[in-house]
Amino acid sequence: MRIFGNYVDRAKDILDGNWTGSYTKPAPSLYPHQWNWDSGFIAMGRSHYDTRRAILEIETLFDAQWQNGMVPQIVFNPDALGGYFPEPDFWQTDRCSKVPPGKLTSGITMPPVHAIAVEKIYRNARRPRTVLPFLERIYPKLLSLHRYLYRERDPKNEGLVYIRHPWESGIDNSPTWDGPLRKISVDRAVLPPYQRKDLEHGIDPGTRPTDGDYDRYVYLVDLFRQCDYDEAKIRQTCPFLIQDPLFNAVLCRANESLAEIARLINESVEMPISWAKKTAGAIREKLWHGEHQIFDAFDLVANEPIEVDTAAGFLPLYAGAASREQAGLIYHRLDSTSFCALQQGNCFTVPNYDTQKEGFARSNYWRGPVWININWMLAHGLRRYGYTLKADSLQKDLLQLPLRFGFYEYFDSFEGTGYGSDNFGWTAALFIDLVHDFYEGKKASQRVAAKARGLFSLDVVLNSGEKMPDLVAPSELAGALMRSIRGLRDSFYDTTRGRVDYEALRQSPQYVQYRLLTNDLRRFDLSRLVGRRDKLAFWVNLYNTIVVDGIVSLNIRRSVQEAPELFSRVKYAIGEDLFSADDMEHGMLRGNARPWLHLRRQFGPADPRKAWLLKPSDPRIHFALVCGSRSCAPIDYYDATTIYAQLEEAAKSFVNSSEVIVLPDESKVLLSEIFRWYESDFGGKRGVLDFLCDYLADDHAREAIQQNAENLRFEYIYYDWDLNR
Ligand code: 2M8
Repeated sequence: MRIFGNYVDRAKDILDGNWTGSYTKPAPSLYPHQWNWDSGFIAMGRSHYDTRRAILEIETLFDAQWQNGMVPQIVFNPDALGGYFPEPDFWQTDRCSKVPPGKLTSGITMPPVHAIAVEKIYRNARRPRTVLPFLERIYPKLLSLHRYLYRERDPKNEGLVYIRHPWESGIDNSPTWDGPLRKISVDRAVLPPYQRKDLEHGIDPGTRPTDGDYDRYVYLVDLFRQCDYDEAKIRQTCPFLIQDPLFNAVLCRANESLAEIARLINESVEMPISWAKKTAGAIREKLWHGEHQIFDAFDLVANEPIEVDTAAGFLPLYAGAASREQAGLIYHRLDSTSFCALQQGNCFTVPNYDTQKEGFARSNYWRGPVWININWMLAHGLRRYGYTLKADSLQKDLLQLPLRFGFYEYFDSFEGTGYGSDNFGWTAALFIDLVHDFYEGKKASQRVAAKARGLFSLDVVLNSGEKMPDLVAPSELAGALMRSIRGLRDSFYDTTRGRVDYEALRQSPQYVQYRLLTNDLRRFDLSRLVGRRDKLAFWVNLYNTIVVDGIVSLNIRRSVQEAPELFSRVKYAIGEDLFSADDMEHGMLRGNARPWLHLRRQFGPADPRKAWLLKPSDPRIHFALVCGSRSCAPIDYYDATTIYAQLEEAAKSFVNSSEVIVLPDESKVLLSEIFRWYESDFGGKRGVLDFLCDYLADDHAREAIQQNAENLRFEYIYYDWDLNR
């Protein structure tokens, strides 16, 4: 079964449809030329399956790089002139000697995502070594672009570069620019005459910038023309000089990639690394707004911050430029009704502007809708700081918006409706990138599994250490063990990131103490466990800990995801019996069920361990057990007194992550394989649907299930993807 495969094919078709032979148009008719950062994002998507075109995309763009290093916002296709405004006749960049001969370009730039794309092209190539000559060709050009930005756009050498036109930000009519633009008084009698073309594509004018915006865009272009594109002159007269957090975050993140590229081709990494550090520091120091808990743009003309909260203010996370404290505050700001909170249910993440502000406009271009490229960068940023759940929810929308509403340019943050151009390039490309990233994760975990398989051929009993006097009275053992597990969790588990610090744990006195206590399990009588909540907590915690203990004891260096032998052969002796993680899960917690694809139940008919089964089983345990899949819930400690609420929370988080995507128009639900492996625990297919409806926060998705339960088909995400390369 090719889950997502069909959609990836559709996305590839879109990119092919927009392909011109040397670059990809951002959209079929609205944007007929080559756009700067669109090409970067598109190359990232293509890097997964068509290295040649990805390289050509970038090289075509850089063929039009100005001699001062600037990479233009638009490279015009001479065969496609007439459909867009402004075109070369308006830009008149031939007034400037730095334009490469024979090239038609605009006279401004855009956020420099290219080094990031180039690094991806190398990493995703089937044979990365063959890409090295491209890296050698492109590296000096990338370096020259970054050098241009720091030289020409950072007059005070602060580490922050300025943009001088809203189009340079990529987020053209963002409310952030309203204030500075309002200060430009435009005299239409003096303004060069012009005619907009963007409204000739059947697009609702209400979803595009206003004529007033365009007047100011044109005013600035005219000013640049009059300065013959001389940066020093522009700087003296331009009323719009702004240090934008998005632009600078992208530059900062691109410096990291630039350093990687330098390393790969044995060039010095010094320059890109020092740029990255300097820009990160400056973002942190100068652009942070403590009260709004977001990064602001800074207006160099007015010499003041622009206190307008848009998604651009979160993007320093993408570059790792925020301090940990700033990231924590940002996270709270981001996870609020202003920007569509986790499990809010009636919205898609992340609207580009604070939904609570008066000027928020759900369908208007950069004044409210959700944009896939912003989501994509932000999801990477959130992951970088360990905000996995929120990153997952962004990722879910990144997948489900195009799947449900089409590969549009931007999406309504409440209804999901697609606006602007359909068949939009970066929406398709970043969708492909995301699907491939999952697939890669899966492949990596399979490699670990294969390695782990070699490690285990016989049972490994972890608590067979020397017999010691009882550490605690037998009646206290379960409690002491649980407290010890909680101690490990507090010190070594990062529950937001779902990670365990195995190195620190291995060397800690807490771990030694835990191991000693597990030895006592050999004398433990399971009949001492009384009460369903105590049993649930005991087995869930012990399951999660035996996995950690197995990894540490066997010195497995990477996270052991999908290593079935770890789950079946690594055991604890409890009383007279041995228990593997599988025994705990399929035996004890699932009431002796049949593991997926197994013919028999976990315990045979005469197995003495059946005396202690927990029945009926609670399907929510599947979101609490760290089962070795990427899709598992982050590891946590479960307390007998609160375990029902904790399981409830775990289920809710899981169902509202990208593990469950409802596609009403296709009568389909895309689901984590967990729902296939354990379908019987949920009470069959109908039970799964009931379960989803109980937890889904998205009202539309829930209603779609309720209205069409009979006809809904399930497709399972992750393990059966067939995107062979
Ligand atoms: C939009 O901007 C262009 C000008 O550059 C336009 O409105 O005509 C923006 O969304 C920008 O970020 C994007 O690169 C471009 C092409 O997709 O369209």
